[in-house]
Amino acid sequence: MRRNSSPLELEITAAKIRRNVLDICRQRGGYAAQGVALADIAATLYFDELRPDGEGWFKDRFVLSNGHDAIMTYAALAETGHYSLDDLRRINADGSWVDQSPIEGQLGFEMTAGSLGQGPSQSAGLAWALRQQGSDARVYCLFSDGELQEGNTWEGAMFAGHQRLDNLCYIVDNNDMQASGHAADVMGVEPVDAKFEAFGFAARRISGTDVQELMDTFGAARATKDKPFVMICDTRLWDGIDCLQKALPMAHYTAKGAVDWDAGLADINAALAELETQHER
Ligand SMILES: Cc1ncc(C[n+]2csc(CCOP(=O)(O)OP(=O)(O)O)c2C)c(N)n1
Ligand SMILES: [Mg+2]
Repeated sequence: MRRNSSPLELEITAAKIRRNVLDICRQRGGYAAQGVALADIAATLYFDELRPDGEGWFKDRFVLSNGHDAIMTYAALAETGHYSLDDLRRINADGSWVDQSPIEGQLGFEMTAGSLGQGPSQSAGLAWALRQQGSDARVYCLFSDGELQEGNTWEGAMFAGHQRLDNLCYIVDNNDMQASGHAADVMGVEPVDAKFEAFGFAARRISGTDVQELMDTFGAARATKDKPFVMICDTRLWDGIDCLQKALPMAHYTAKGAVDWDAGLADINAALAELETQHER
């Protein structure tokens, strides 16, 4: 526990983030399945782990590498109050200031991230620079299993291990999916934990959808000295919304007409109502 959030409060926030993802993506499609699956990570990061800077933003840095998963960040920043849902509903529309894959300068994003594989090395450089400056800020970087197939990722990991960057925490969305099918079939990435350990990391495998486990793992990352840390999250697309998980298990991109958004929203609203009742007790 970093900011005195209870697991139940974070679960409620995660449910609201899922609701935002569907609300936003139903307008013209999007990377909804990833946004839903990453909601627990987003809730734990933004509402517990990242320390506020006292000026309306965060002292610790979150680097999103897989730009298409920006929907997770946008949906979370609607809950923190940094974005309005009205603006987010115009994501990717002509004239909108909200880009689907954000460029540096878009509120909430550290780097331009549509070309995959850039985040692990850029965040390692950022962590090194912060340490050089004597800052105690931590750096968190989310990237995907598809990005594990890119050389730059391992160059960053080698640098982070060599420099013993214990202010760096990689979060891998290890969902065994990429645009053209299962990662295991396209170009297998396992064993992800052993590979990072060989590069000098402390590694832990988790589901990525259990807030208590996420809080514990972020705590373990902070307690790890002299090594960078990687949490490998074995998520599945649509994790957290049962009816959509069954309907479309392999959706890298969800077209507007591909799923029943109302059914998904009903599912998430029911889960949210149950969590809020528990919270009132
Ligand atoms: C350097 C680069 N190569 C290819 C692409 C095209 N592309 C966009 S998303 C994607 C899938 C990558 O896999 P992953 O990020 O694991 O997808 P997800 O699990 O989110 O479905 C690809 C190949 C890209 N954006 N950048
Ligand atoms: Mg993937």
